[in-house]
Amino acid sequence: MTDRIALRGVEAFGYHGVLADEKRDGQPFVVDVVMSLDLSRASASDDLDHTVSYAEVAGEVVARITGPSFDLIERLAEVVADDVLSHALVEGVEVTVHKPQAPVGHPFSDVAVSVRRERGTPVVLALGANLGDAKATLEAAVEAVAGLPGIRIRAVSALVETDPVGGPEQPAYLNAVLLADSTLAPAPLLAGLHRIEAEHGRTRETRWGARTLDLDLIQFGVPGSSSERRSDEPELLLPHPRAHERAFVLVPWLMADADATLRDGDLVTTVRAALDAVGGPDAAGVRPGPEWRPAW
Ligand code: PH2
Ligand code: MG
Ligand code: MG
Repeated sequence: MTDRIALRGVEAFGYHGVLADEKRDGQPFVVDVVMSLDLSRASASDDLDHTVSYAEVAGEVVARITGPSFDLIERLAEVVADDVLSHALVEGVEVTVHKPQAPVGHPFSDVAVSVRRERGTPVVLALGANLGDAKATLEAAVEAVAGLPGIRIRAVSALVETDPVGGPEQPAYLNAVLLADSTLAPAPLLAGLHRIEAEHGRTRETRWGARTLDLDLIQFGVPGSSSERRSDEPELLLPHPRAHERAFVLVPWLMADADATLRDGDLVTTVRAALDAVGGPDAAGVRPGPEWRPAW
């Protein structure tokens, strides 16, 4: 993306630094933010809603400079980059934090650190649980996914309660769908999901049997676009081979993203159409689940 918005020289007083004096007395910090995003829509429409308000970003930067103290300006740059990427239109950002009065002990004109961060690739995860306190497990799982380095959660659906599909006789499931952006490749992302499953007592025994926690990677990238990753490795099937026909995935997926698309073989279609083909939003065996407020 070649379009950019650059906001430079945002200055405020803060208390970041390793030394006790710095945390007590404070000093000025100056931040530059360069955002990469597609400006073609805003430049045609002349509508602020189609871009990112640089005034809003400046306010967020000042809040971080004047907010809780960090030891390192690297950390301050990271949290500013993270704030900027929470604007959905922003695809990448470079943040530079200057500390022109840092206690360097020698004459100098400026010290600055820069970090560059990319949004990453959109991914879809399906969550399921039907043993133990399923809701609490799923809430903990969302928090753990949010903690994976390289993962930024965009949306989490409501919970649905679902009749088990396949496998032996077993209790009803709670299911949800989580949308995220990943700078991790599919294999390390899947490894992270397996680690979280294991931390919640998951053992891999009966196929389609009851489980304390199931985290499935459903889709990696936008179907039909260059970001889409397809794989027929048995350990890493992408897209998930059965997701397009499972209401317990499609119903919460549509709740999280009304415009979502998926791949079914050679065909790219909408989640809405795939869900209509298996009975629509009121598909048999899927009901509203308990209220939840997952934190991330
Ligand atoms: N997961 C399975 C097998 N069957 N049924 C429901 N309702 N929900 C699930 O998450 C589920 C299932 C294998 O992962
Ligand atoms: Mg599964
Ligand atoms: Mg699984």
